Amino acid sequence: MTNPSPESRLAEAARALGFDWFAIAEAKPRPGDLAELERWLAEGRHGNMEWLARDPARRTDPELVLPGCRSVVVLGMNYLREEVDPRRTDHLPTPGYGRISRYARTRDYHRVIENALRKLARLIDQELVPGARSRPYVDYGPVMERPWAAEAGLGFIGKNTMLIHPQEGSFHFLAVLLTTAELAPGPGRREVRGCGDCRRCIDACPTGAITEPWRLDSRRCISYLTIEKKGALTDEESAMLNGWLVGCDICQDVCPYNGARARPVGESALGEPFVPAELRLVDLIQDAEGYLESLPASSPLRRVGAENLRRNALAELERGKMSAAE
Ligand code: B12
Ligand code: SF4
Ligand code: SF4
Repeated sequence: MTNPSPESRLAEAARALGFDWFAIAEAKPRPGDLAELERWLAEGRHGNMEWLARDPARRTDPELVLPGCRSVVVLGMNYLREEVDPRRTDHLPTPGYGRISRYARTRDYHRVIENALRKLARLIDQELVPGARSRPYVDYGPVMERPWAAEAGLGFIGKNTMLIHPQEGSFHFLAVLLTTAELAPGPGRREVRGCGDCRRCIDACPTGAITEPWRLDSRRCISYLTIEKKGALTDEESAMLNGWLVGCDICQDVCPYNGARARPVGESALGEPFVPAELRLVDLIQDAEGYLESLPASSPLRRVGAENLRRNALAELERGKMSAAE
C-alpha cells in the first residue's frame, strides 16, 4: 500500500478540525488583482479601513509576505445554521428590534479558525514537509482570500463580490495558509456557471453598495457602517442601516446559490448560535456594555464594541420612528 500524500493528509487533518473546504493554489501573483485593488483604494472604497491601503503589492504577492512561499492552502468553514429562502423580499426586522447577521451569532470565527490553522501549519512544518515554514491568515492578514479561493478552485467570485461554491453557496468563512512547502495544486480554477444574467444581489442591496457587478463601495455597505466605521455616523449613513445592527446578509440571502443546494451545517466547530437573530433596540441603548458582558468572551459582538452597538441601535430607533410617521 502506498503512503498517503502530504496533500491528502493535510486535507484529512483540515476536515477533522472542522473545515468544509480545502484546496491548494500555486503561490504566483494573480494577474489583475493588484490593479483592481489599487483602483478600488484610489476611489476610496475602503472608507476608514486604512490598514487595507498599506502596501497593496504585498496583499497580492505571497512572496512579499513569506519569502520562499510556494503554495497557498485555502480553507473554508460553513457557518450556515438555518435554511435560506432567496425568494424572501422583506429583510426588515420586527419593529423595535435590529438584525444581527449570521456570522456574528456563533463563536468568533477568527478564534476558532486561527487555532485550527496553527495546528495545520505545525503539521506541515514538523511532519509533512519538515523544515517548511507556514503562516496562518484569517481575515485581517495581508492576503486577499477570495481571489485565492477562486484560483485554488473552490468556486467563483459573484457579482456581490462573495466567493461562491457552485453547490454549497457563499455562507463560508475563508482562511489561508501560506507555506514554503511545494504542494500539488488542486482542484484548480475551473469553469463554473457563475452569475450569468442574474443581478438579484445588486437590485436587493438597499444602499446601492454594489455600484457595478463585482465592485463594492464599503462606504455604502451596511456591514462596513455597522462594524468597521469608527465614530459617529452622519445622518446619511444612519439612514442606511436598514434594520441591521451588526453586518448585513441581504446580498447573500437573495443569491440563488444559497437556496436549496446550500445546506445548513449540523455540528460545527463554531458551535450553536447564542446571539438571537434580532436584538431589542432599547435594551442596547440603555446598556450595551451589560449586554456584551452577558455574552461569552468568544462572541464576535465584543469586537463590534458597546459604542458601535449603541450608536447603531440609536440610528435604527430613529429610522423606525421616521418610517412609522410616514
Ligand atoms: C475588507 C473586507 C470587507 C469590507 C469590504 C468588502 C469587499 N467586498 O471588498 C466590508 C467591511 C464591507 C466587508 C463586508 C463583508 N464581509 Co468581508 N472582508 C474584507 C477583507 C478583510 C478584505 C477584502 C478585500 O481585500 N477587499 C478589496 C477587494 C478589491 O478585494 P476582494 O473583494 O477580496 O477581491 C476582488 C477582486 O478579486 C475583484 N474581482 C474578481 N473578479 C472580478 C471581475 C471583475 C469584472 C471585476 C471588476 C473585479 C473582479 O473583485 C473581487 C471582489 O471585489 C476579507 C478578508 C481577506 N483578507 O481577504 C473579508 C471577507 C471578504 N469578508 C467576508 C464576509 C463574510 C463579509 C460579510 C458577509 C460580513 C457580513 N455578514 O456583514 C460582508 C459581505 C459584503 C460583501 N458583499 O462583500 C468573508 C467572505 C467569505 C466568502 N465566502 O466570500 C472574508 C473572506 C473574511 C473571511 N475570512 O471569511 N468585508
Ligand atoms: S452586505 Fe448588505 S449593504 Fe453590503 S453590499 Fe451586501 S446587501 Fe449591500
Ligand atoms: S445574486 Fe445572482 S448576480 Fe448576485 S452573486 Fe448571486 S448569482 Fe451572482
